[in-house]
Amino acid sequence: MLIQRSPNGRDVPYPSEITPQAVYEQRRDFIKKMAMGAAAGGALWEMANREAFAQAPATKLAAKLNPAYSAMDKPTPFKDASTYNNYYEFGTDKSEPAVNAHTLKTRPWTVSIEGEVKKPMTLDIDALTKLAPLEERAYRLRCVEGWSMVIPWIGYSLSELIKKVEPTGNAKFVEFVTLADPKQMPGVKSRVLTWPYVEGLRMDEAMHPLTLLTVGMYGQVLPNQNGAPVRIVVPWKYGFKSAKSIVKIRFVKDMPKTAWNISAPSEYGFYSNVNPDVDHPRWSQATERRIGEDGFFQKKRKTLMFNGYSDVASLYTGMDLKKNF
Ligand SMILES: Nc1nc2c(c(=O)[nH]1)N[C@H]1C(S)=C(S)[C@@H](COP(=O)(O)O)O[C@H]1N2
Ligand SMILES: [Mo]
Repeated sequence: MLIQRSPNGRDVPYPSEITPQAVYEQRRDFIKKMAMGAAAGGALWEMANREAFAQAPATKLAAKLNPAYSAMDKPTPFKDASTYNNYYEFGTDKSEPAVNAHTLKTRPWTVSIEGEVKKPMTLDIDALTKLAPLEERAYRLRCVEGWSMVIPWIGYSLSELIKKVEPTGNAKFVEFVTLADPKQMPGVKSRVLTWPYVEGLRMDEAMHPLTLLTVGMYGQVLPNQNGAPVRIVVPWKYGFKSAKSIVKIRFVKDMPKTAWNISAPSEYGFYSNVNPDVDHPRWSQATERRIGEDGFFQKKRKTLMFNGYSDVASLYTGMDLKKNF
């Protein structure tokens, strides 16, 4: 039998690179194995990935593993996921948020849900956390800069919250407004971006069950540098769509003006779906480096359409994704 060398330079391909049928079978296997883990609140899965969870801080957050929504890739070590960050409110260097974000005060914290909804509400972070059962979901997150991680997030589908506020027929988009407080965030004095950092999704994207309202990771509450106390995670889009430290969720008629789109419209579109076929104007998006696993000189991985979350393709039928980048 011919053994094909995979693009990552190993004989054994990464799960993300094997054929759909094989993926399916492996996933079925994985789901069987993980059913037990799910019953035990993901404890077995965490045990199997003990190394990745090492050094997580002590504020535990219980959640049930959702194996159907969890990537099979090895989780990125907590240490990397919590020290290599993009959070410009705390500095533009990857190492700065972990050093600076201790000044962020995450309690008390309220999130106001407003705009085109029948039942606007302002929720305290603890009430928001308890609004729906918490799930643990290991998602791939790929930054537009060309690196990726696999992070076991904790949260629930944003759709759970959306259903509670009952959007009106005018609600076409959801806007996420994040905190911009110069007293807590040294970076907002800089003019790299417009503040507050705003992101948005089309209503159907926001309603997709993969879109996760996120309050924790690695079995713990979110570290400040990862967007405490609440952020969004949209796994099939570039990382910048996943806004951190949200204070307002607004339902609106028109496509929101988002921070990166304002700063460089030719480089960052509204959709920003992970797409290996659409290059960033200044670099290719065909490959990525997995943080904490691949050495700097290791061959890169191939980037997958929608970051491998092919289920979402139906959201974009009939759309030219080269134009709507
Ligand atoms: N408020 C806010 N949210 C943000 C950012 C930011 O600078 N400010 N950076 C984004 C980018 S570019 C990425 S890649 C992810 C990184 O998330 P992580 O540090 O938890 O991996 O957060 C996104 N959310
Ligand atoms: Mo990013």
